[in-house]
Amino acid sequence: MYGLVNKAIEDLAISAGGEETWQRIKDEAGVDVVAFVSMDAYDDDLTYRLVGAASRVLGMPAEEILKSFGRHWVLYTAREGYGPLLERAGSSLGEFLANLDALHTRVGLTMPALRPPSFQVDVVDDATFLVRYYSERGGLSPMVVGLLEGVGKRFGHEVVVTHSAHRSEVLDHDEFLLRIVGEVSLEAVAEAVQPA
Ligand code: 1DX
Repeated sequence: MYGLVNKAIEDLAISAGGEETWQRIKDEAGVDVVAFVSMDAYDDDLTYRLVGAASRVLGMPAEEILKSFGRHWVLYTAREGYGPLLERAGSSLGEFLANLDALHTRVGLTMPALRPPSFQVDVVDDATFLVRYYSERGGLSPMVVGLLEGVGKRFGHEVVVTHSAHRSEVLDHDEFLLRIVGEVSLEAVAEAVQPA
């Protein structure tokens, strides 16, 4: 995956435990990269190793790391220069979700090694979306829960995300139900959309 992903893991690890924790995670993962470059493509295996190592070093299940990563990604990319990209994708939750594939198409124009997932979104009722997630990668569904939570928060919604169907021999994708259960404070949204 592009280095931006590994840099987001680094940012999350440093906020959780500081620089020395991040160094321990890299050591544990057998990763000797001093500094990731956002626009360089790295082997997926490296990213999976970082998640596994973060799980052991922080004493958290890998699923929790992935979920935290997903929530963090939405904030991190907004802060790292991709705010306008995210803004172009929509000004409401439903619009943003419906435009995720177009967002990835746009990124892929300049980043040809991008292997983007695909998201198909259906409206179930006035507070619920059904999100179908297609990916070349495996094991990342907990990350998608966090991503959808992060997107909900970006638009001022408190959401509950459930993984309602799992990819299997007979299903070529995962499904998530995203339910809006409340609204988030203006301060929380400001932090998510245009952080310091
Ligand atoms: F719900 O693969 C909200 O490398 C969501 O299954 C989901 O293949 C927001 F630095 C710039 C760059 C670069 C911008 F220039 C990526 F290279 C992309 C910014 C998407 C914001 C996908 C990252 C593929 C790398 C993938 C989980 C899970 C998608 C990560 C989240 C908005 C992004 O992202 C899977 C790769 C961006 C960029 C967004 C992604 C690759 C997402 C979301 N994906 C690189």
